Order: sequence, then structure tokens, then C-alpha cells
Amino acid sequence: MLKLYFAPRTRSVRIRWLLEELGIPHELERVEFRPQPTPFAQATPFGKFPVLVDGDVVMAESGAILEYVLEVHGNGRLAPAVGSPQRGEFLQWVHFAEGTAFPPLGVLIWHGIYRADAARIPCAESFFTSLLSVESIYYCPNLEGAFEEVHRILRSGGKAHFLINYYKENIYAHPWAKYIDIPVHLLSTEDYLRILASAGFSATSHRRIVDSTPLPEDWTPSPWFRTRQEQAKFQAEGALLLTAEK
Ligand SMILES: N[C@@H](CCC(=O)N[C@@H](CS)C(=O)NCC(=O)O)C(=O)O
Repeated sequence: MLKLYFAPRTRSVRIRWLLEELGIPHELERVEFRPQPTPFAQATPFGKFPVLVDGDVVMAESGAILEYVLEVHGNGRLAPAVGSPQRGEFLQWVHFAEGTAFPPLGVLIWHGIYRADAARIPCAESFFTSLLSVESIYYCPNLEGAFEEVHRILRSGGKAHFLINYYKENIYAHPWAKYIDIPVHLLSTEDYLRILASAGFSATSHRRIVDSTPLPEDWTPSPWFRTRQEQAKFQAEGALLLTAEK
């Protein structure tokens, strides 16, 4: 008998609906959905919902499960036959759900519900060996908390790298503040090094990453750089790369 690992309000509802609709007998393995500190940590064989077990076949991915169930147990119901002209549109909408419709929703969920959580990363202690943050740390409302959190999730000996374009020494980025919609920190290299040290990091260092890309012939002004010279000077000053070791 088929076994479906199921939790309400997850994508496993899709497969439950399909099995009910086709009248396929199945065992419902109810598993509690819990926010986990690490990915793939739900109590199912794949660490996510849904998972379907059909004898030796154990599979995840709701769209793939749907196609499999229809092929193996559907007896031609609910889907156009393989190779038929209607099959193309059917497959298009099956894959549209996860391939196109969900990714922007996922981004909204992560950036909406979990926003401002750099000081509370949903991840186990000592989980990563390295971390790279590009152009984001100066947005963190609680910078001290964010650095402490990065320290917590790194293994001993692990390294964190922070690349920052908006910092005190590069005066050509300062006008950006009025175009960035949220509060930002304008800190110096010394400020950052001090906060990293107080978050528990030992070996901290810094260097500049200069951008030697020539400006295009058809360069035009923007709110970020009003003159060509300003952008050239910004690039020559470079981004600040901070490295810290746990
Ligand atoms: N693309 C996969 C997504 C699977 C997935 O992310 N499922 C969610 C529930 S809807 C889940 O298990 N999340 C729990 C977690 O990531 O810890 C599918 O369509 O099956």
C-alpha cells in the first residue's frame, strides 16, 4: 500500500488530494511540521513534505510524485495520455507550480516573514565552515547581534567574509543613503573590526577590492553616481572586504 508522509498546510495536501480523487488506498503517515534549525530536517525520509513510499520507491517533489502516481496508478484518469497533444499543456501547468509560481512567493516569505533575522539565523551551532555576505551587512538593524549569530553558526576555525561597498572611507558611496529605502549603518573599517572582535572573532583582517573595469563609452548619470568621475573614484577606492575567523 502507498504511504504518504503528510502534514496539513504543506504541499503534501496536493498528493493527498490526488490519492483521494483517484480513490487509491493509502496509509497517511501524519508527521508534525516543525520549524527546524537546519534544511531537510523534517521527520520524513527526505526531510521535506511530501514524501511518497510505494514499495521500494521512495520519492519527494510534489510534481514528480503527481506524475508518478498518475502514470503508475492512474489508469488513464486525470491526465492526458503520454504523447497526446494535450499532454504538453498538462505538463506545463504541473511544472509551472514549483518552477515559476512558487519561487517569487518563496522570496516573499523568506524576506517578509523572516526579515531582519540576521541576528537569529535558523541554523544549528557550528554548522558552517565558511560564510560569505555580499553587500548586506550594513542593512542589519542589529549589527552586533548579526555578527554574534554568524560567530555561533561557524565551526571553530571557520571564516566569515563580509563585502561592503557602503562604508565610511569610500565617500563616493555616501550619497546612496538617500536612495536606500531603509536605515543603513555608515561605519568605518575600524568600527567593523571592533564589533567583530566583540562578537568573539579572533583573527580579523581587511582589504580593499578595487574594481578596475573600464567605464563604458556610453556611461550615463544615475542617482548612484552623478558624474563619471565619481564612479571612477568609487571603483578605485574599492569595496571593503572584512575577514574574521572563529
Ligand atoms: N519543491 C518541493 C518543495 C518541498 C518543500 O519545501 N516542502 C515544504 C512544505 S510545503 C517543507 O517540507 N518545508 C519544511 C522544511 O523545509 O523544513 C515540492 O514541491 O515537493
